[in-house]
Amino acid sequence: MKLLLTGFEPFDKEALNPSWEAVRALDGWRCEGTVVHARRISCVFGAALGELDAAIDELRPQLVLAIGQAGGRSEIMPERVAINIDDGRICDNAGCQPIDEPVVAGAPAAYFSSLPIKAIVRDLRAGGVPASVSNTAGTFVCNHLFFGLMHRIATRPVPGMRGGFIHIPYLPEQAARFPGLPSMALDTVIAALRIAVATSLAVREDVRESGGQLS
Ligand code: PCA
Repeated sequence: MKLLLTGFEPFDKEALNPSWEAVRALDGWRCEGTVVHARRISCVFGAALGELDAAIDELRPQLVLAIGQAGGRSEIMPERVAINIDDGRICDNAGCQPIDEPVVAGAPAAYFSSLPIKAIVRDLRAGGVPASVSNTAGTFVCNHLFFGLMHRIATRPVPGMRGGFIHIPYLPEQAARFPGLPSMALDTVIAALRIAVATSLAVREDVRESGGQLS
């Protein structure tokens, strides 16, 4: 069995992207008979989906976990929902800034993650890692990739394939340039992704636990 784990290249003038730094550390890791295959995805609208599609076609994975940087967040955050909107606050790495365009014209407004997001949060917290469910993946390339992944699963599935998206904080060396913003050490993020992978493989039916927000 194969698991596709994706991280992004750096964007927004950063020298690195913690998602790729953590994901690449897990390339080749074997978890309960499943082998992790790490891939780096461009931070470019459109191209990111082509790269994801090619990796899925090549590997035919049972599970796809896409990871991205969410600067300013303080926890590991499994995303609940991908929305069918591209609305760039900044340009992507190809200089494009779509505004209020659908990720896929004619596709549904949104898709839910097929990861056990509540169980992942429960197991991360039990493992000593701050984590919460997030109800928005934003409207930039991360949401774009997440939506493209869930649309692929809905329309052209690899049989039995599940997938979802997890946002992670800045690394300390990034946050040092933005006084006051939170960060998480790379070793902690890597440990968190190991937990998220193991839980995603083990839990088919998500747990019913409160994880919502008032606003
Ligand atoms: N984070 C961006 C895109 C790439 C990444 O790592 C986002 O949250 O959309």
